[in-house]
Amino acid sequence: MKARVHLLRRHCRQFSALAPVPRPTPLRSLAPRATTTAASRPQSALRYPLSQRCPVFEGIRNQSGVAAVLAEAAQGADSITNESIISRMDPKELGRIKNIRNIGIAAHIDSGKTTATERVLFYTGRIHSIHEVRGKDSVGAKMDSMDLEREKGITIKSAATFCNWDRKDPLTGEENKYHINLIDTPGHIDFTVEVERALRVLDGAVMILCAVGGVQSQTITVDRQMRRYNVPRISFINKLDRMGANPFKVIELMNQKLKIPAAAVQVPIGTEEHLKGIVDIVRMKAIYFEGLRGIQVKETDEIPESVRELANEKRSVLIAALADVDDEIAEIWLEEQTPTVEQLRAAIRRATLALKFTPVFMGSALADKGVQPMLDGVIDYLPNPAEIKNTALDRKRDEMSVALVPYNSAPFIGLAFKLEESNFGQLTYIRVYQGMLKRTGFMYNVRTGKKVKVPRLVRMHSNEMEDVDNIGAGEICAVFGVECASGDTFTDGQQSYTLQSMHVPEPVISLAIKPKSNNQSANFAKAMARFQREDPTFRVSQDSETQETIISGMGELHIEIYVERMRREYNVDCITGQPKVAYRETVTETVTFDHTLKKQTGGAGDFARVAGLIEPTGELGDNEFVNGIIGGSIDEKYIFACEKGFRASCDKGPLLGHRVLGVRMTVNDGATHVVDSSEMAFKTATQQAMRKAFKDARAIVLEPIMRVAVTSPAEFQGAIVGLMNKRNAIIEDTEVGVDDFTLYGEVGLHGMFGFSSVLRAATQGKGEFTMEFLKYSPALPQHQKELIEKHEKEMKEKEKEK
Ligand SMILES: Nc1nc2c(ncn2[C@@H]2O[C@H](COP(=O)(O)OP(=O)(O)OP(=O)(O)O)[C@@H](O)[C@H]2O)c(=O)[nH]1
Ligand SMILES: [Mg+2]
Repeated sequence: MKARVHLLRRHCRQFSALAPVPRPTPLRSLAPRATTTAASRPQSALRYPLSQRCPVFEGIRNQSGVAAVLAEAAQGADSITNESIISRMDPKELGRIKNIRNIGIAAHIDSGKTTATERVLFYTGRIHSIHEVRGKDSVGAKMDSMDLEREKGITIKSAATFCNWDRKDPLTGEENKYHINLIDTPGHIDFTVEVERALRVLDGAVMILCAVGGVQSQTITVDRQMRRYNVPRISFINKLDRMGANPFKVIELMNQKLKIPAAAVQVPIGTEEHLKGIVDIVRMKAIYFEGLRGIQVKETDEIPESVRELANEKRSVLIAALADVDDEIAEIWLEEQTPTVEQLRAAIRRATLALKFTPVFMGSALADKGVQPMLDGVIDYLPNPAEIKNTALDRKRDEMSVALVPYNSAPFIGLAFKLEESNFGQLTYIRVYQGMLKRTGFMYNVRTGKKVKVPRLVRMHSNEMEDVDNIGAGEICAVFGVECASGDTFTDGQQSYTLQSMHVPEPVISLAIKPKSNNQSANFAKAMARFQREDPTFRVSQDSETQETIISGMGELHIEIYVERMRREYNVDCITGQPKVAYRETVTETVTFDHTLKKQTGGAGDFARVAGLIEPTGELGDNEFVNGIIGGSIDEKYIFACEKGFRASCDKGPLLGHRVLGVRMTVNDGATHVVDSSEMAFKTATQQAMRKAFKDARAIVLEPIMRVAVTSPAEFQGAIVGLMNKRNAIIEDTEVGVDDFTLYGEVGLHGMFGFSSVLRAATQGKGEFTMEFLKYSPALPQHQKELIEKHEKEMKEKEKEK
């Protein structure tokens, strides 16, 4: 007890106030000047503390209403609290925004996100019948609208929808219509950018877990992504109807493996196929789902005898968990009192918004149980758009971080977070952070400086859309016919603010591709351009030597889907090469070079001498070129040519022709010939110098290391360990469940090509795996040797062909 009280005190000190939820942690901006991030700036971004001595603040004191709030917000991200913004909101606007929830559903693959969303749409009256993912009627769920999604039974693209949830608050009796904007995201790691961009713009999330699978590899990834964007979340343990379902084991795993404390707010009545309903342990009510598709929610005070003890026990666990993260409950708990239902509910909301806790709901989407209370949870415990602190960077003030004000009457600021090409032109999803967006109105693209008209404004309902005339602050919508890139900020043209874009993971595999027949080239080019614009993790490049088109993506499935879409949507059959690993090259030592290019072929010759050093930068990031010339031994204009040569060498590394990472070249001496020197000569000389010096500097090949999780029935444990050892995997953890076995490890990507069929064969089709990029590491010496030899052989053959 003593230790616990001590722990509690520590927590109390640490979390003494309800922290506003700062959004988002800026990562990378696509805006031209937004290279520094708020994250890298000291927390004292508030340049002028709100004291009377600050001249600007004096000005604010004399302003009133919206202008004063905006001026305060412009003082810095920390200069205004959400409470202060809300307290000065127009009551009508407050009434509107209080009832909005922007949420995302994210989880491990196949955990039931789309199935649960289908129920949400049904219970809110958006759809009138339920169709299952891979259902017998072959219709497919609403949110998986692409044919490929329906055939494969997986979500590939995230889909947005909106619905209204009529709710009578059981404690206050207040009735409200809540407007929920919802994005269903894919679980497969190859489409992870879809989760990134959804979480970038949403205010809250529902994390779904499988009652049997528990915390799976993608659960951990999603947990990381939610933390990256400071997204408060509730959790929903799905598939309680499955054999072996154990929600409390899942909660135990959540507490162990995820970096957020979790506790149940419900317990199930009955298990597996006998699942009958749930008990809400906050209000101590038994809830059953009756009528067609469980549409009628029946609530009673009669908690069945069989679960009464469990419900009491888990209520105590919930209170103890909250006492650890919430002051008010801590005090009540220390005084050995029991919090009231109101106190409990308020504490769950406070702790969830402060990212210190996730309440765990449960049920079975497929068996139509537990979805409505989960929706109530979205209302009760997830924030409205005004409760989240959203920030922008002010380009005019050295990219200082400023707060945004979700008032309709404030100047417009929105972020284009997703694009889709459609028959009607580009469809751009926009999150409105401040002000209003109006049909036929104008907005300015901060990146291009262009003024654009909004010809059509819609709300999305999966692949359907509803036209609207305007969209208020804090909402999500889509516009038609506006050319822009993903991550562009739009404003009213008067402000110098720009929004941070989302984190975009680097593609790790690539392959050569071409259309089977030449007359499909135009369509091929069109498809390539479209996919690249829509998906920042799908890249297209041209090999300068072979003239082949190379596509890169996040994994085999990612690439496979695009090849298939090319065939279906553009009528282009493609020939693809073997998938290749995106290796990288770097140096490990510092070496000096002194290289002279001298050619005399009659007439004017070529002359350039460059000297300096190359060295590792210490980080496997951008390459650097340093002009160290003092005294003019190389003319300024030729220095630029040297840099060009260096950059070209970095694009196609000397060892394998793959990109170079983390190398710095300093040119500090050289010589110029009055007649024979030229930019071309210096560029070539630098490339030659780089090629030689690179190898002398103990160059190495870097390989993408993947974080892999393999799951199968326990009987295949030995086979899986064998497969992973064969691939030189570092096995980090293994988990043996009642029936299942999971292995977590790190492994070089090259060993994982074709792994899905190997795994299938070794586990009678029952094994599954996921993998995601972790880091670049030196490839094993033998593997490096083989790669270099193969590359040299290929180069020689190409030489011969010439
Ligand atoms: N037994 C059981 N199966 C479920 C439940 N919910 C979903 N499923 C099944 O699980 C499979 C995957 O469901 P989806 O809704 O597509 O899962 P998802 O999370 O959207 O999958 P991705 O989007 O591909 O990551 C389908 O076959 C569903 O019928 C449930 O509550 N119980
Ligand atoms: Mg899905």
